[in-house]
Amino acid sequence: MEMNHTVTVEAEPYPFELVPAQCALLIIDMQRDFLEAGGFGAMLGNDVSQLRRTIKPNRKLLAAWRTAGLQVIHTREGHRPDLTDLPPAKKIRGRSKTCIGDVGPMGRILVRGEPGHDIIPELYPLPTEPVIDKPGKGAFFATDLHAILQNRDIKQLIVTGVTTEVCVHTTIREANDRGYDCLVPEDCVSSYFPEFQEMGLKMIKAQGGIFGWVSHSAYILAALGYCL
Ligand code: C5J
Repeated sequence: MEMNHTVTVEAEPYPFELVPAQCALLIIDMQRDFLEAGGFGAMLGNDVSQLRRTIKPNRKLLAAWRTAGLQVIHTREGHRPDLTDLPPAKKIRGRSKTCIGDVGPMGRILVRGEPGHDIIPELYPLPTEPVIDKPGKGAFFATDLHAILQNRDIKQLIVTGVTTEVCVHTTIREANDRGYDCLVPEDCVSSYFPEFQEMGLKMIKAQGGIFGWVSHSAYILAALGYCL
């Protein structure tokens, strides 16, 4: 396997030069509370089918990354059970009757250790894959993600998961400012709001790829196929 060789992935605004050995698959917040019918997202009136369409392509990409022995990292948004890392502003935002830390349909909402906080079974992490528990929207804020990536000599990220305009976008912006090249397969990210999905992807690749590149999982798999 030639994982140190560069392969070209069809992408916008121009082709992405992928070096698999230096590229982690970063899967953002594929948690039950965001994606399952009985979860917090659905309780708020969101259409979870918008997010669930990403499960199949994410599974394929994850399987390929695992088969190739490449780095996979998962994230989960959530807080300590005592809520000491939950900013009061985040707690009360939305003026919802049920908010973060309260009991929701799948346990306490966005609290670590609760059923709804965990990753969906379809994409469940292997024991060898780091899981970043993040209190914010971005995966770099108040976590050891940057240190893990540096220690593994990772310079590129394929960022997937939910939701496009919130945690995926925030993470890509944080990564970009830290010098990582981010590639986003459009079929592996999603928003509850189709218009945010469309604009979120446009914003990444605008102005010569101001935050990164947008591609499709089929193009990434095809490029990886050359290395396997
Ligand atoms: C949100 C996320 N949307 N993972 N979280 O609150 O994007």
